[in-house]
Amino acid sequence: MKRKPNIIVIYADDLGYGDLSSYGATTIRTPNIDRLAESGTRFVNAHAPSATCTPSRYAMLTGDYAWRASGTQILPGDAPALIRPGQFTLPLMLKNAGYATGVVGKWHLGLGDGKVDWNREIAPGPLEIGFDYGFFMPATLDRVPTVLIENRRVANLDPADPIRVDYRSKVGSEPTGAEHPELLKFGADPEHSNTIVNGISRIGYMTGGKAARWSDEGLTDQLLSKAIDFVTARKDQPFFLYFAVNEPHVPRAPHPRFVGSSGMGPRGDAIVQFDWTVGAFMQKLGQLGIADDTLIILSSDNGPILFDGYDDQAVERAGNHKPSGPYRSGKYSIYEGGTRVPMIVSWPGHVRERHVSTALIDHVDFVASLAALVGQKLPRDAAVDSFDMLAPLMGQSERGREFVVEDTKLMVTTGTTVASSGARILALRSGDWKLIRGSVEPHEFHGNEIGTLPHHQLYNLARDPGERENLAQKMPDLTARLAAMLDKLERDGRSAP
Ligand code: NG6
Ligand code: CA
Repeated sequence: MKRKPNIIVIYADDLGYGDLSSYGATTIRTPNIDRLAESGTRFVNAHAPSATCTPSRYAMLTGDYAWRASGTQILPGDAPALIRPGQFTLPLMLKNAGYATGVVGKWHLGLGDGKVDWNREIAPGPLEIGFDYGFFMPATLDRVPTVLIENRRVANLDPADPIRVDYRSKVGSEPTGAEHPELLKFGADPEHSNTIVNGISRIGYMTGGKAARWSDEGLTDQLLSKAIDFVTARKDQPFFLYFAVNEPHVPRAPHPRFVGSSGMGPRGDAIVQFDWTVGAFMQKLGQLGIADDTLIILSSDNGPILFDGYDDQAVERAGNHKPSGPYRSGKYSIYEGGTRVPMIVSWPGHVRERHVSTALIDHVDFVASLAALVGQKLPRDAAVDSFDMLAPLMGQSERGREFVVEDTKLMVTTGTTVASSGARILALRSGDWKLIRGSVEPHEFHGNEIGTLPHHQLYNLARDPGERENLAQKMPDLTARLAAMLDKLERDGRSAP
């Protein structure tokens, strides 16, 4: 190896196993991502660490499963920083290895120490945990404040129009979706019916910061241009870019040039927009002459969902499209659809080309695997669930993990807010087997089954990938053995060697 490769993680938001044509989608076409898959290795056994955003990203960036820490649920837009300064992280490790590090896109890991004042320096945030540069949204597309932060400041903020945010009660005088549904581009459920920004009602209330608010239709182009600026400025040194795109998370409001492109309504159009973005970004890497020196990992933070609060026709227009592919359920679920996600890795001349890998890998492994790649040692007490999966990640070995812990948390409604503050549900995949730990009666959220039952469930994923035949009663010994193994992994406080 001449020099350390650039590393880019392109992390989609709620993209399902079945949402790409390289993974079997026939209604949606994703030619640019398919080309990336052809140029590298496509994984069929890759897992996001959790079935929702915040815990998956927490685990990916720290190497610790989120369920080991408290507070690792879907965060409101004004939550304090979850990963604390001093904590070991992927960007910090790469920085120690001489990398320039940046994040562009969705953050959703909290900011500040308590009540953030959006009109001042905002810290701690990405810059305090290992990123040299950040251009990011605080939380999600559907949560206030709908502004972008560059490093520690809200970008384009007019000091004469200060921002205020509240998640409990209305601030300012701007209309809400609940009061004025006639002002909306599309209808929304009560949780998504607070302050209207750009014709879309959000979760939470905000006022001020008018000049700083993003336009949903232009946001992806804006993030792409910041990602391009970042790699262009750092093309002569190794860099790490965490490019956290929003597609196809709600609200889905793609740029007009993609409207109608999928025939499936806004959700499909958002996936086409994502595919285009990947293509444009790859083309830029080629123009900069760094494509051959760049390792790209493309994946998703959790499984898919059709209806997630907005009336955008995702359900009605899905047709035969199966966003989770052959897997059961999707986002929020402990079934495979919750965390089994597409993952593509490419690095010309290094990652095996045109390969489909069956190796079992979890995003929590990025830390240890990339540390091995760049020659960094991990502190003994850090990245406690991260396995060195460098060889399988490079498509050079099918020997992945022997087991993976899957995770979700139940959604709970209190008053008008919905949060994943309920019980934590864990499952263990080991070889062909999957044990879902017994917890509570069946639940569902927005049409996705969560997968809970009071008793343990056991599935054979080789014979029954759709998790239809619960074998727990037929095979009590294996069920008990796997349940004990899961208990021990939890108790030990560490699962990596
Ligand atoms: C939920 C939101 C959902 C989405 C999700 C986070 C409600 C009813 N639903 O609480 O719309 O924002 O949080 O998604 O409030 S994630 O991909 O960031 O985990
Ligand atoms: Ca997500």
